[in-house]
Amino acid sequence: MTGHLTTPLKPSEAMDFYDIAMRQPAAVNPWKARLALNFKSVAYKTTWVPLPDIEKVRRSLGVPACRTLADGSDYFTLPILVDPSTNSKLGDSFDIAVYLQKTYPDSGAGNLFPPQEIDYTYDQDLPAWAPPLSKRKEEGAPFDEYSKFNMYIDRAFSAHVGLMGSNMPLDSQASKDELVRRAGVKAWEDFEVKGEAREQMIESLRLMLGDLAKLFSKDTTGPFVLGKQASYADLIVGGWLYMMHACVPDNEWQEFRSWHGGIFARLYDGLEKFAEWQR
Ligand SMILES: N[C@@H](CCC(=O)N[C@@H](CS)C(=O)NCC(=O)O)C(=O)O
Repeated sequence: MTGHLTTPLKPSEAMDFYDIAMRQPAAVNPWKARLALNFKSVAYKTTWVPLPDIEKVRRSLGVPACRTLADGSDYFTLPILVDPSTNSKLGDSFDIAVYLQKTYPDSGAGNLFPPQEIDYTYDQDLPAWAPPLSKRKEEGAPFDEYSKFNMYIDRAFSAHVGLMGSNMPLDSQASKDELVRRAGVKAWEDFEVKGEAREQMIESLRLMLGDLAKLFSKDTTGPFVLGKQASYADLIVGGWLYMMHACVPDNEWQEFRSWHGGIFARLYDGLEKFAEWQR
């Protein structure tokens, strides 16, 4: 019998990665996937999809929706990853990370999912208008611990997404119009959270990050949960930090970086080596 007895270290062809076209990359779940691709050091090329075209692109690739909108209808999202080396198509950031680890276990910076207990929960409710969060994936150990963490982190940051909405660097009026239509608001400016409501949300973000900082202070040898060793847990939080940087005014970003002894600034900076992107 011929064929591979061991898993190839690297894919034989470049993968195709689909992200939302903006003036700079700003969508959290594509960010998580990009950080994972770069962590794994695999070759890929990015297709930037205008937001109103996501449904068409996802359908044409034959990747079913993995999320629903608040009214229960399909919510067509990115990222998508196509790996021609194995003929695989993945339409969810968590699935992408698990796929990369299982298919290319020894590639790049090592194991994305080293077994660890991740001691963090966040239980506050989301606003009624928000699309329900993606469901937790059940994959078995060690992935479950990360999947649970992904869900709590999505919940914790989504509760503060009002700070990011109106500053999202969308590339066209058509993209803005699509989000306005979907949210049932009158104009793009309606997404802006300002004045006292903004102050309150910033304070709530500060408290949320203060609680999360405890997880990142367990091992003081490095910027990551496991000290010097980055894992997908860091990339999940990192995805949100990279989105936040792209979507809040710079003075606020500088303020957020300084909180809690600069612990999240160190995480953001520590992940920069995995944050490369190309037009
Ligand atoms: N569970 C999915 C969720 C993906 C998701 O929510 N993607 C958002 C961007 S972060 C999206 O594509 N939004 C497009 C839109 O709102 O039209 C994943 O983790 O990949």
